[in-house]
Amino acid sequence: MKKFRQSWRWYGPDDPVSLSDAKQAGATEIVTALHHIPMGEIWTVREIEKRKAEIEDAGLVWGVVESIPVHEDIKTRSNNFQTYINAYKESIRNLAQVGVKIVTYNFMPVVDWTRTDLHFQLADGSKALRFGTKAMIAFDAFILKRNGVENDYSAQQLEDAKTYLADLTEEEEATLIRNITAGLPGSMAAKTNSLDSFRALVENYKGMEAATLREHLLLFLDEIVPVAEVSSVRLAIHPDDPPFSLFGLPRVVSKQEDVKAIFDRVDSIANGLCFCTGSFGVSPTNDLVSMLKEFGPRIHFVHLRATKREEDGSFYEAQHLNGDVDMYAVVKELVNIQQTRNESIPMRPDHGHVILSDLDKKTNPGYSGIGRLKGLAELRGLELGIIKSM
Ligand code: DNO
Repeated sequence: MKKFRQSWRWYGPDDPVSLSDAKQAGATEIVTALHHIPMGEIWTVREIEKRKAEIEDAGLVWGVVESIPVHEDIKTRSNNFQTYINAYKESIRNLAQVGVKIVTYNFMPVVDWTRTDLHFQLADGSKALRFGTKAMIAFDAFILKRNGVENDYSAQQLEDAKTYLADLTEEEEATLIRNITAGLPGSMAAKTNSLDSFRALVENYKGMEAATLREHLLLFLDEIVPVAEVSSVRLAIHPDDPPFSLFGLPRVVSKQEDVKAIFDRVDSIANGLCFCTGSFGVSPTNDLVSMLKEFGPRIHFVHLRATKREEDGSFYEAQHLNGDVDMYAVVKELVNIQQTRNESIPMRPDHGHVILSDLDKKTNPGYSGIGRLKGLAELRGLELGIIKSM
C-alpha cells in the first residue's frame, strides 16, 4: 500500500526547530526554501546543493521546495516581470539538476497567508493562529485607510471594527499592524513592510479585476510549465489563505473553478496543486472531497490542517483532527488517490498549536515543534487506521 511521504517544513539553519527535531517527530523528508535569497533572484546550483547537503547530513532528504516566491512584478505584469520569469525558469532548472523535483508557489497579491492574531489563547492554555474579521476591517479601514474601503464593508461592519480598534491598547494595535504587514507570518525573518510601503504595494493593483490577475497567472504558467515539464519538475500552486479577497485585492486560487481554470489552460502533469485543507477549508462552499476527486492526479503536495469557522467570517486554527475539515474523509480520499496513482504523495502537518514547553520558546508562527509533532502523529495514525480497515 502506498502511504504519505511524511514531510516537515524547516526554515533553514536559523529555525529554532531543528532537523533532528523533525526526525524525532517521525518525518523522513524536509520541505524548505532558500529563504536567504532575495525574491526574484536565481537559486544557483551551488546554493541549492549546499542546502541539500545540510539536510542529507541529518539523514533526511529535501523532498519539496516551499516556495520559490513569485515577484510582485510577475503578478502585476509590470516593470521587470520578464526578467523575473526568466529567473524563475532558471531556478526550476537548477533545482531539477540537483534532484529537487516538487516546487510549491502561490499567486496571492502583496501578502502570503494572513492572520490577525498569532497568539490566540485556547481554553486549555495552548495557543493558535486566528483570523479575526473585525481586526482585519479595523486595519483596512482605519489604519491603512485604503481608498474605497467603504464599498467593501457594511456600515455595521465598519462600526464594529471602529469599536474594536478603540478598545485595543497601543501595543496591541502595533502587533496587529506587524502581523498583517509582515506578509508572511511563517518566517521570523519575514521582512516587515512599513505601512506606507504596504499601502503602495496594494495601490499597484488599483482597479485590477480577478480576470486580469488570473490572466497574469496563466501567462506565467504558459512560460514556466514547459520548463518544469522538460526538467521533470512538478509545480504545485498553493491556494489563497484565506480563500477570499483581502484589502480589495483580487484572489484567483480560492475555489474549485479557480483550480480548474489553471489546469485547463496548461494541461500537463507538471502543472499541479498543493492541496491545503486549511486554506480551502475556511470556505464552507469548498467541497474538499469533490476537489480531491477532480484534481487527484495533479495533487503533488498536501498540507493537512483544520480551521474552525466563527460567525462573522473569523476563524481560528483548530487541532488537526477537530476542526471544520472532515479529516477522515479527506485522508481516505488521499489514500485512494495514492493507490490509484501507485505513488506516495508528500504530506506535511500544516501548522500546529503552541503547547507544553514550546509555550516558553520562540518559534515561527504556526511552526512550533511539539504541536506539529502531535499533528503528524495523529495524521499518520489516521492514515494507518484507514489503510488497515480497507
Ligand atoms: C503557510 C504556508 C504558506 C505557503 C505558501 C506557498 O503556512 O502554507 O506560506 O508556504 O503560500 O507558496
